[in-house]
Amino acid sequence: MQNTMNRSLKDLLFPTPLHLEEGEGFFRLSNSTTIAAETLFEETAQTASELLGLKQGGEDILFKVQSGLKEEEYILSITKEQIVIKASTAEGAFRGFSTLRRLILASDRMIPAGIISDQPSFEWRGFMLDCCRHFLTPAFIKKMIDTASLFGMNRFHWHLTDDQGWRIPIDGYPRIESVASKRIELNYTDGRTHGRLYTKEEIADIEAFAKKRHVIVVPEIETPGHANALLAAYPEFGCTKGPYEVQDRWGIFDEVMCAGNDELFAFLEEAVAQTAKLFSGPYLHIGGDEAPHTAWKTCPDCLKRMKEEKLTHIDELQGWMTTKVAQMVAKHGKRAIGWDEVLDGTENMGLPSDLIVQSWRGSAGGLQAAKRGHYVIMSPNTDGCYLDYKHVDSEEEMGNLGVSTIEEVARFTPTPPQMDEEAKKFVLGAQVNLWTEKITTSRQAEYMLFPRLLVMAQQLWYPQELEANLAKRPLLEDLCNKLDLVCYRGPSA
Ligand code: TNX
Repeated sequence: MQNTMNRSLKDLLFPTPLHLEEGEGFFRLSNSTTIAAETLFEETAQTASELLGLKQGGEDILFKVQSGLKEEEYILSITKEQIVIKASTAEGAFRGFSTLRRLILASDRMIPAGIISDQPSFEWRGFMLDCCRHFLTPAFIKKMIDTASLFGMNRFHWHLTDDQGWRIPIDGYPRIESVASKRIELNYTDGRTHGRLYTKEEIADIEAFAKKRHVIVVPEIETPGHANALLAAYPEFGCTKGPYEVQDRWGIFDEVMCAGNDELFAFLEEAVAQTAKLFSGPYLHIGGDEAPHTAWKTCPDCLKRMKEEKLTHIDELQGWMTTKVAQMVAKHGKRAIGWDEVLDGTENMGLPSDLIVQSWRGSAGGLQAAKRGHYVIMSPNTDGCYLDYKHVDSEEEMGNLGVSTIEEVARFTPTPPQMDEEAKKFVLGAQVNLWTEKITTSRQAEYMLFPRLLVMAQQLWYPQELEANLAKRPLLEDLCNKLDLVCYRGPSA
C-alpha cells in the first residue's frame, strides 16, 4: 500500500461506511497534529489522543456535538485543514474516531479528504474468546478488544467456565482457584498443570479497557453442562458426587450440575452476584449448551425436584434451571443470554421473556426463538461464525471440527432469507466465536481470527456483496501487518 497519493476513501475504508463522498486533497497527519473536543466528548478526545499519540489543545481534529444523530451514528468530515467528527453520543464519537484511526493506518497518515456519514446496521456486533480450553493472556484479550473496536465491533463475549477450566474467582469458594482453574494433562502429555484464574485486577483492567472503546464485556458462566472443572472442585454439586476431574479431553460430558441440589444454587447465586459486580455491561451469559440429561434421569434429587416443580419431562428440568438462573441474573439488573439449547423441551413451559437466545446450531434456534418473542444473537456454526473451524478443507490447515471459509463470512447475514420480517425484528446481530480446544497460543488464535473477524465486522456494520468484501483482502492483510496481527493469506476457495 505504498502509493497513497492515488488512493481514495473508498479504497482505504473497511468496513465500508454507509455514505461516503470523496473530496479534494489530503489531510497530512503529523506528530504535531492536535485534538480538541466539545465538553460532551472530552473523554473520547482523551482516548483518541492516547491511541494516536497526539496532544490535545488545538483543533486540527475536532469532536463536535450534533444532536439528532442516532446513538452510534457519526459524521466524519476531512478537509486539507481539519478533521471534524460529529455525533450525538460518546459512543457515536468513538465509532467516528475508529473510522479515522483505520484511515490513518491504511493511508500511512495521508488521509484523503471527504465526508463519511455512517451508522451500523446491527446493534450486536460481537466476538467470543474461549479462555477455558486454553488460557489466553490479558494482554492478548486487550489486543483483540482494541482491534475489534477499531473495526466497529462492540461486544466481547468472554467464555470463562468450561469442563477444562474455570477462570473467574468466586469469593468464599477457594477450591475454584486451587482445583477448578487448573488442568492436569493426564491423557496427552507429561502431566503438566495448565491454567489459572484471571485475577480481579486483570478483570477490572480488561473491563475498563473495553469500556473506553465502547465494547461491552459479556461474561459467561456455563450452566448446567460443561461443568467438570467446577464439579472437580465441588463434587457435591454433581448428581453422583464424584469423583470428577478437570477434563483434559474435549467433547460433551455426562457430568453436569445437579438440578436437585440446593447447595449448587446457593453457589450459583454467589457466582452470578459476584460476576455481575465485576462487569458494568447489562448482560450475563448463562451457557446452556451441550448438557446431557443422563445423570439427572437416575438422580433422586433431580427426580424429587421434578416432582416438586410438577415437571413432566426430564428436558423440562433444564428449562426450569434456565429460568431459575436467569432470575438470579435479573436480580442484579442484567439480562441473561443462553445458547440455543435453552429452548429445547420448553415448548409447553415458556422461559423468561427477556432471555436472549444465541443461535449456534445453525440458524434454526434463532428462528424459533424469534418466533417465541426472544431477542436473538446469531452465531450459526454452519455459516462462517465458528472461527475455530479451518479456513479451508485441508489437512495442512490448523483448526477443529469444520470449515468456515472467508466466503461464508463475506456472505453472512444475521437475518437469513428464511426468516420472516416479524422475526427479523428480534435479531440483535451476530457474533463470531473462537473455541480454543486446538489453539494453544495467541499467535495461533490470531491466525484463526483474521481476516475472518474483520469481514464479519463489515457484515454487521453494513452488509456487502461477497465480491466487494473479497476485493478488500489486500487492504485487510495490510492492516493486519500494521497492527502486528497474524493473518491467514491463503486461497479464497
Ligand atoms: C460446541 S458452541 C461448543 C463448544 C465447542 C465447540 C467447538 C457451543 C455453545 N458449544 O463447547 O468448543 O462446539 O466448535
